[in-house]
Amino acid sequence: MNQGLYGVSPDWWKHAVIYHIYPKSFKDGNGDGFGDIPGVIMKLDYLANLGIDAIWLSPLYSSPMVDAGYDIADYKNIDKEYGTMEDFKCLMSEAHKRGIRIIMDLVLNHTSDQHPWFLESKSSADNPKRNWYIWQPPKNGKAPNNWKTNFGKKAWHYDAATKEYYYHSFFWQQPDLNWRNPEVKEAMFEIIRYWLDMGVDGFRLDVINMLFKDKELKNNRLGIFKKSEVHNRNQPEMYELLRDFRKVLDSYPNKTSVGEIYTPPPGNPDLAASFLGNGSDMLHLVFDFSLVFSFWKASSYYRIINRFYKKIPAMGWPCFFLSNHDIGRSLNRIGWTFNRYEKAKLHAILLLTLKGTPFIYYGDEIGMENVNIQKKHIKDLYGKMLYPFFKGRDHSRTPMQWNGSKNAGFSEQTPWLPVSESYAKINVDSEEKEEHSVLSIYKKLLALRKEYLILQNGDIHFINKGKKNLLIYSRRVDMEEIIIVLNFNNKKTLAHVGHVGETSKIIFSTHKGTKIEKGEIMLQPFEGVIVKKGWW
Ligand SMILES: [Ca+2]
Repeated sequence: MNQGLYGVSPDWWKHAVIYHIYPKSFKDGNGDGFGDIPGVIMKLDYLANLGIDAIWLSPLYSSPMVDAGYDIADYKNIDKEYGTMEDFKCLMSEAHKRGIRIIMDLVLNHTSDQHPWFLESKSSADNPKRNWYIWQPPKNGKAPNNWKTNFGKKAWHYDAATKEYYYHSFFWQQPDLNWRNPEVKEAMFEIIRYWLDMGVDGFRLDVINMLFKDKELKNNRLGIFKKSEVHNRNQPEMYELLRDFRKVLDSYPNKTSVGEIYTPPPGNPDLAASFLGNGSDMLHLVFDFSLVFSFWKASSYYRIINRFYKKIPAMGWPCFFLSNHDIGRSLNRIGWTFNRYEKAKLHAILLLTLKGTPFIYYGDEIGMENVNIQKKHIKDLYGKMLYPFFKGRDHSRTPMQWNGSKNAGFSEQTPWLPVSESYAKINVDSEEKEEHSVLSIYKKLLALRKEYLILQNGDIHFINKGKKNLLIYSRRVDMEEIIIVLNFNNKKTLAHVGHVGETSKIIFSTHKGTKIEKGEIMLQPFEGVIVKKGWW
């Protein structure tokens, strides 16, 4: 493996930039309209050139695709839509050659109802695998308790053959595993070792806070939103399980993990950070969703980011993301039409200069937007069920826009989801040629992170916490310091960055001609600037 800058360090994941690929939409390698593993291999040079260090791939395992592969029928195989196991091994070796690590998605909360474990489990009430899932007899002729799925429907599915209910946090085709059964843990840990033995570099753990449910299956209190959902998630048994999980990872060199802590708005940094344990005995990283729920306001960003930092244990490490396959794209949250590419550039600076591992969702680096999917094209079952109140999550899962040719260079065939109409302008090819495109900004920032290592490992100190709608912070190691200045305003704003020597220089700006004089910078609307501090 090309070890890269931090290749041999067990801490590589603190320095890395991780790129999230939704494999169905990245690149179609065999011309059937669906993205696949050979497609990802074709684009590895693009990713290496972009400057990322690792890829997290949404699930590639064999699946009936009721929930886009988050319903797994065989944890040890690749779905034929994506290719073969040989393709996967080729991806891993080609990625490693380029110093890019591979992070697999891992869904531990539930399987597909087509998984052999569940087929056995439901075959009879006394099957040895019955207790691998959460089965309950009816209570007074009804469901065992009042728990709801994550979209507010009944979470117990009645099986007429065995006259019992099973529990599912998501779709009924995704029965929840019973993690109180040690056999389930043993089977899953064996799967984890299988992939680690093959050479994957880590896992992203799906809805990891939902694995354990209240032992007595107590009713949830009724209440607005999901604040009432306390008994079907976030159980203390989770912590012991994660300690054991970490021991498995640590028995291999240089592995990592990141957990999705599934919470409704406004996010829950306390809960998320709790899954880091003491910072070295549970997960390596956790996703707290707070930042994606922020308003476009410097003080709001400061408050959320700082709140998360405060919760991170002394030995722990934060991470940040702005978009994903569930929550949608940041471009559509930060404003409707005006100035949104300027805002996207500010977002890029923030993501890539905060202290913490950045996760980039595919396409965000070119400024891809959510696509309004017509009803007839909706693929996400949530969208089909809840239309028109909720159109599903397809909008942020559309094909990557590679160039201005037909289907944006994603596929020869009609893609499985419509390509954004923006593709003629918003695509990799044309943005690579344009100095101030969103893509060029991402590339420059990724290169800066490699040139100035304090952007990876420096402490962070906030100089301006949102006053005048500015965010100013510094990254520092010993006497070396870099100052990041972000203007959230749609107007020129004067920023005071503190006492800096005359040898201080601007090493990056989204705009041309910006100067720093006596610790002051006159910022253009939505300008972002990075200053290397000089001491004299
Ligand atoms: Ca394909």
